Amino acid sequence: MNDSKIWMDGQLVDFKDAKVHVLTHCLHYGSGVFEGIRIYDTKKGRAIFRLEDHMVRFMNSAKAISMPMPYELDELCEACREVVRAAPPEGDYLRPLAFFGMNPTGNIGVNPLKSPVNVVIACTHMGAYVGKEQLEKGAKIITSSWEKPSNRAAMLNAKVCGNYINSVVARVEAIKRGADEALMLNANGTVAEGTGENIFMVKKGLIITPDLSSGVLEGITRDSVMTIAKDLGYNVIEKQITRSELYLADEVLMTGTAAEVTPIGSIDDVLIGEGKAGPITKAIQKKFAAAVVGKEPKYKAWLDLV
Ligand code: PPE
Repeated sequence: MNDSKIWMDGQLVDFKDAKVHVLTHCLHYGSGVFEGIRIYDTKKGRAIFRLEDHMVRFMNSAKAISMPMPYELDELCEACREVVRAAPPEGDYLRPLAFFGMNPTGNIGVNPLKSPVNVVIACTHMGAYVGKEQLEKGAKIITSSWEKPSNRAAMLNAKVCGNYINSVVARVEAIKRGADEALMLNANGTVAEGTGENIFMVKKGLIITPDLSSGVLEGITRDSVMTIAKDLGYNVIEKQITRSELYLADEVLMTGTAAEVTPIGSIDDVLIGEGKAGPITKAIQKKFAAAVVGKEPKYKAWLDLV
């Protein structure tokens, strides 16, 4: 993907020229916000999935950390389209990032307000995030020994760069323990989410996902999956979930832009259902896969043709 173009503060630049200074504020303090957005090939051409919803969340994330966003929503959406138009065919993922840059005086310090806000939009190849095999066989996850910061400690409904060190250490822990992904519990000990995904469980035909006060990102895929599940005739509820409720679920799945709809086969070596994608997960996966490539007229508003 190093032949792609990157949008940087209003202009498309070559991949190799998209650089920042080492005194960039965000590099030291995590003072940035980002998004991840999928690009899909449809019959009518390339489309960006729920572009406006992602860019609204991007602007809200900036607002949450008192970062002035130098561009309007429509400018940001158009910039994303521009990047996709210039992207090689394997480009399937957009990464908008807004960050406090370098204080022009060269001084450093926690206060970001003397630094400019820089905005970049890159296109990269994501492919299967948790693994291709896992999309069918189910992923192996472990409960992280790290807990998710509480709503008192972090803005969990905003995608803030600095928040992600929690995900980074938990993901490394999972990999070291031979798992694909980690499950994060919150400070109350109830289920929050994955390091980069929301989580759902199925029990007796009912679909349950942690409510927002459980300390989860308000995922756009979470919303798409809730919509699809309801349209398929299932009841979906948002409530607190305990770790052992998950162990005893009929099916567990994770959702995210990168992860799409990923079935969970085991948690802490406890087999979930039959240890592979269950029937409801498969039905949701199938509808979601059709929706993102424009094969479900009902969801065509989710696609932004470039
Ligand atoms: N929770 C977290 C913590 C999270 O990072 C994501 C997205 C989600 C839930 C799902 O949100 P949504 O994409 O709107 O459905 N994680 C992004 C970053 C992954 C990465 O490794 O980078 C993503 O999936 O794009």
